[in-house]
Amino acid sequence: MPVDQGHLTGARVYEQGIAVIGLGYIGLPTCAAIAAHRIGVVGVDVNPRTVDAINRGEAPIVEPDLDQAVEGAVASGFLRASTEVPEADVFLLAVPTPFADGHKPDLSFVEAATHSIAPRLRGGEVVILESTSPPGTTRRISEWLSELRPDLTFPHQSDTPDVHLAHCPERVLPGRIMIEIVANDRVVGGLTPSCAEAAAELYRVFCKGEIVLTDATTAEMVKLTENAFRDVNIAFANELANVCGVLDLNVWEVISHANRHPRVNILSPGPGVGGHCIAVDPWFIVAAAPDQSKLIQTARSINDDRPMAVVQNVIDATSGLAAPVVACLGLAFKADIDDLRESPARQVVKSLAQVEGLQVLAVEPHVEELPDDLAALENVELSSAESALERADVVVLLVDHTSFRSIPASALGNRPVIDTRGLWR
Ligand code: SAJ
Repeated sequence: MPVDQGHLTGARVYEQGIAVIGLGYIGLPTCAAIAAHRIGVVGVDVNPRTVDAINRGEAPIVEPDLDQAVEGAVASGFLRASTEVPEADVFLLAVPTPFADGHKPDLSFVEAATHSIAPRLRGGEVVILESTSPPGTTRRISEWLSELRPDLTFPHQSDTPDVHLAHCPERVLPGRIMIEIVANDRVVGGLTPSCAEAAAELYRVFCKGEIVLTDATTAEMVKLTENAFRDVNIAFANELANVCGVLDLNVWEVISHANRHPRVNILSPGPGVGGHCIAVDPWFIVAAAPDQSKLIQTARSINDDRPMAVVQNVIDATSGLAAPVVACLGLAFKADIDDLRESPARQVVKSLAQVEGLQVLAVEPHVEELPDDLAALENVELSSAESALERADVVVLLVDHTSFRSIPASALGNRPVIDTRGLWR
């Protein structure tokens, strides 16, 4: 791998370069951020289409400024992608950590990634887990590696191991990844203090934020805490929306006035919590300490109940209409992105389509076609905002995309409007 020795004067020289395992929303931007500092990076993914696209200089996912960063990194020769794990100085794992049945953490991708790097270790490497993980995962990787490579020592066995291991949780916000990957502070938790220090060296190359060192389990818990905090805060906002509904008050006005207090900062109610992180990670805390995490569990169920509450509001608003037409504005899991996975808006549309005689006009300016599960439904149609607003009996705003902000009140008319995001409050 190419290395710009001069640039790294005074810092560790990564002669073998960096291998990033998993080229999704975290792995690929991280590759580009490191390669921009003229350190050789090989991005590894099991999907050959992802690998081919990156080697053509294209980003296979949509994220502001990522395309350009990948194109530049590949053209400069500092980034290439492969389905094979190379030898490297640092192995950075950025694979998914979903939950399995019963909301139990599924570590199968982390385990597979660990197996894939084990044969490449020679001693002297740093292995960094970036995937959001339940407490104890970094230590488990160390144990797995020692089973796979009994010829080497790992940090759960020795304070001076052959291979260093640390957790540095990703904390970038989709939509702002290329900014936050550089600007955010990072928490680096080592299985030993020297593991933390060895991993921190890499982040000092491309992060402008502060690098805070701790132990691995604390770092794991820090990340889960961040996302559980956001989930609980959103659940509080959603509970206020439920309360204000009963009291016939405008929840947006209540929250906005309350937030003028210098120590109050309530997030926004909505149709539910989507994405791959906030609705998942709190369960890792619950799995680790179920009896001590009642608030976190309650928050999860308040947020999970939201999509069906929206569906009920629509059913109420269409009662009396023989063949109601409902415009659903937005399918993405949040504003101004094209990611429809784990989206409460999509869940609302799917459930509405089960209602006898109801026709859904789905408006999503960020996609060209409906996802397969919605396309298979006869009474769901992808529509432009103009056409949906012309034809609908009821309008439901599900995602606060910027383009919906400019829809004038006159276009909404006198029909029922269910604004789940408070965009037109
Ligand atoms: N949402 C609300 N009300 C709000 C804010 C969000 O209903 O006031 C909803 C969104 O519409 C969306 C869901 O919550 O459906 C999650 O969106 P988000 O913007 O809160 O978070 P993510 O999942 O895009 O990214 C989060 C971030 N975590 C925190 O802000 C603590 C990000 O920094 C993490 O890196 C990311 O999870 C992750 O990968 O863990």
